[in-house]
Amino acid sequence: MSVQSTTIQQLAVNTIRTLSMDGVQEANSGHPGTPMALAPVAFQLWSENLQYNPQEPLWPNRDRFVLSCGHASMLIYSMIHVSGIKAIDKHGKGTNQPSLKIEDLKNFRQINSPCAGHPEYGYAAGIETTTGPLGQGVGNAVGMAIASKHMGAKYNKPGFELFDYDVYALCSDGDLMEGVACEAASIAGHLRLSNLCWIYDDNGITIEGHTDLAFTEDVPMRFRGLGWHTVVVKDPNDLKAMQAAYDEFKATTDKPTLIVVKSVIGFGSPNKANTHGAHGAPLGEEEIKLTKAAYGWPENEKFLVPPEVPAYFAKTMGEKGAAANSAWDKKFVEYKTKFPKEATEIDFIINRKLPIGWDAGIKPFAVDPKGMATRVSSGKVLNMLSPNLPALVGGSADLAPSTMTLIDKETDFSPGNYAGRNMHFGIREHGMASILNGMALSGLRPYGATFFVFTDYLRPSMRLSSIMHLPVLYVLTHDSIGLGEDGPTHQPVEHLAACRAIPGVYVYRPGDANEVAHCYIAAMKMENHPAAMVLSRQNVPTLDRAGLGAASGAEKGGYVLSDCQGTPDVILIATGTEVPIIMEAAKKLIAEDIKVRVVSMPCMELFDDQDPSYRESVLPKAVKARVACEAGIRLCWDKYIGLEGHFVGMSSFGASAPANQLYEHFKITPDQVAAHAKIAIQGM
Ligand SMILES: Cc1ncc(C[n+]2csc(CCOP(=O)(O)OP(=O)(O)O)c2C)c(N)n1
Ligand SMILES: [Mg+2]
Repeated sequence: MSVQSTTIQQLAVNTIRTLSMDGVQEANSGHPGTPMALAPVAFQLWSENLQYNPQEPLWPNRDRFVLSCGHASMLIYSMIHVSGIKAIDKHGKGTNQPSLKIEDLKNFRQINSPCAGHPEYGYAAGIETTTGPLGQGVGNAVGMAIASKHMGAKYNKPGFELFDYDVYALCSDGDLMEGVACEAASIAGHLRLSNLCWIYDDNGITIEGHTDLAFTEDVPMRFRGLGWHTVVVKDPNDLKAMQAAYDEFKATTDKPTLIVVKSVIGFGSPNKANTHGAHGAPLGEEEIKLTKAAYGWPENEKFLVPPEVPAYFAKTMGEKGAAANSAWDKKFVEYKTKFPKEATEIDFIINRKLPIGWDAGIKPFAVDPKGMATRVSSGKVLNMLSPNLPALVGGSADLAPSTMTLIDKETDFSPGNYAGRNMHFGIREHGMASILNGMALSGLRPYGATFFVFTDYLRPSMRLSSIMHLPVLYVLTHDSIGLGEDGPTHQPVEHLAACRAIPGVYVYRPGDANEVAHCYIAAMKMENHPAAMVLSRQNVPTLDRAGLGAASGAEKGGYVLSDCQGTPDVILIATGTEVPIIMEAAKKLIAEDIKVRVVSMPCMELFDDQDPSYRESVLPKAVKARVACEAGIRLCWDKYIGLEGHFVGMSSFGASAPANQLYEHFKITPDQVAAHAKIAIQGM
């Protein structure tokens, strides 16, 4: 039996549909119904609208496509396959190998397959971001659109429109129910991101059943309220109507666009009312046969890709994308001769490398017994970094004056000034972090700031920063009971442990201004991991390093700050604002002829990366009497202090009072540390 399709378009759409059905069936898990319904939406977008060169998937000015409803992953895998996107080499250049072979699609959801259950960034060219946790992808898309506007405003010159790419995100009911999506949409509307298009699959159904169960709001009206343009497409199978909607997006130059698509999940399946099958389960062999028959498809063929389909994509998206890419390359060569300084900056950004001399502005802090809060030294370091690191762009969730994240010499990023580098995310921590991920995916080195306790509000995105190996910088101040009077709701207790628990997040808690500088250096050098820079509200002395370990030791995560002759009787370990406390405790112990080593441990993850001999030199196994001090919970510390170890810190929520009273109240004091040290020594 041959394929019966009236048009090449229909043939392509049905190819995408059947690949998705077959992939889910073969894996015996996944969601086939959504890709089946959205195939025409994706087909029309990719073949006619997405400016993308399948030969060079990382061309910097490509339009971005985000599948925010990551459960429909077979849709993007099918698209990548049929549109002929090539794999990239380790330099990010296109190769002659396909990004996804048909075998990869057959191995959907199997070990080592690039076709994971949900699209994973880095697994295959054409996947612009990791999605699956609903709402995140659309948030990332806002960050990508911001990056496009920023790069354009900063680097485009008359006749050289180097950056003007559009960002399309396909999303579902679940995406739009999530708070993070609304936060991101609100910022996007405020910022008038006309290069952003969300396509909402308004299929009226989620896992539990009809959206009437829990979601009856007027979505287009909400988006209009958020400052978006909205378009409704009654039937996505009407490709002309789809195209008209895309045209309307392109013609809208002052706001983002939401295209609402009224689709029918499991389109073509005889059993489309079957919510179970459409969502979390394969259709089953019988239903697949019937569906294929309804499409005019050979019933028994699996993973069939008629050669006309890739050929059609090559002619449409492929030819247009390649032409646009090569025109861009030529322009960029000319740009390099005319604007060499800007071109160099662009090169570093698009290759995601630190520019030469990026750290040249960082100057040491002078010794100061009164010292300053680490949030203050952090602000100074950010300002020292900014001039030599153009990719550094960020801001805070309405706490710039407290988190010290404003760059003095820079302007605000705003609808009239996309070249600005000071961003204002409003009180939208989760939206902010999802946006930071999108910015990082676009080559920027973004940072976002809030109070440390509110990492709870952005944690899902922080987790994705790490899964995607993105160098997002989180600036997190007011890091303990040391913030004082605001009380228990604002005092992080479990947050250090919670952030350290996310694999790949490097949690820095520097103990003085110079450690802050070195923690920033370490964090910026780390191009494949997010950093949580955890900073104090209260002052810490800027240490006189004479006779002490150099602050550059912070770049090894942990180092000996002060030492004794010979083998120590006890090792005291602390981070951040508790470093001065253990220093004080050490003095008391030394006065009693006890041999003390003081270790500052600003970043456990970095310390754990050091070779065993270095770690042994800091924390020798032979010395078992150890006390750790941190104004948070004990979790994470046992690996350094062992079963016999002592911990001075928190085991409950905090309280509202001035900081020094709280440290007394919760017994995080030099006396307490010294007392524990003596017990630890006696116990040996
Ligand atoms: C944050 C988050 N919560 C829950 C889920 C589990 N989940 C996957 S799909 C889905 C809902 C499916 O409904 P919808 O978003 O409308 O997509 P459709 O089935 O219509 O494609 C849910 C709850 C998830 N992926 N992410
Ligand atoms: Mg739905």
